[in-house]
Amino acid sequence: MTLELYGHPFSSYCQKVLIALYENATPFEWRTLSPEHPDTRAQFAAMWPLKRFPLLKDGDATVTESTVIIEYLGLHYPGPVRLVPDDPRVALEARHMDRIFDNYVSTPVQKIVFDSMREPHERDARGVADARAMLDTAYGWLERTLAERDWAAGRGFSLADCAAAPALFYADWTHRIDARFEHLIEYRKRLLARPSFARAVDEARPFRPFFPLGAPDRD
Ligand SMILES: N[C@@H](CCC(=O)N[C@@H](CS)C(=O)NCC(=O)O)C(=O)O
Repeated sequence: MTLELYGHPFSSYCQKVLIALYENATPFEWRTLSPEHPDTRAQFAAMWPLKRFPLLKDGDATVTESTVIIEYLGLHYPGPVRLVPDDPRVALEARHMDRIFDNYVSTPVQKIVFDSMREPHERDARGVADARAMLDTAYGWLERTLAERDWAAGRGFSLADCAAAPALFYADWTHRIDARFEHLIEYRKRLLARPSFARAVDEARPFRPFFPLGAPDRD
């Protein structure tokens, strides 16, 4: 049975799952959600009315939410890289850091990016200011937390790093990580050098002109 991934290569939450797939060389087929594939979009909407991607289809099973997809892959398609660590204490920290990157980095980034796509009279200046403040606070906390860690949950690459890589990649484009956050910047570089994420970044390169805030000429 071939795994099918509904989503788009430029999507941060899809990249989070791609990293997990690439880490363990798990075979899958893309079901790309784009205007050129209206049938795929219709199938996706029928399976998942909330229409947030990625969605993983495994035979009759549909799995949504990037974190749950990665946990699902670990259970049903385990490989040499255990993204949810076997030690439950380390696994708890991996899940904790995964939540931090989704809720306090990716969510404010989405707020800023989506707001920029609105008509000027529909924009939410206060919400965007709050999102930028949240990113500053998150960067400060991460700077201290990552000072003594190679990877987000400690020594091994985990679910938390799958979340961190695209979150910090787009966060820096959206609300630049200040040079004083040295450990965070070094961590982002480590993530970019990881072959699984480097591959996802390369595959998404053709779509950079579509980044609503304008993609910077780096990374
Ligand atoms: N909590 C979800 C978030 C998924 C999400 O927000 N995906 C974005 C793409 S990166 C999306 O579906 N955007 C479409 C939209 O907002 O209409 C997850 O972890 O999978």
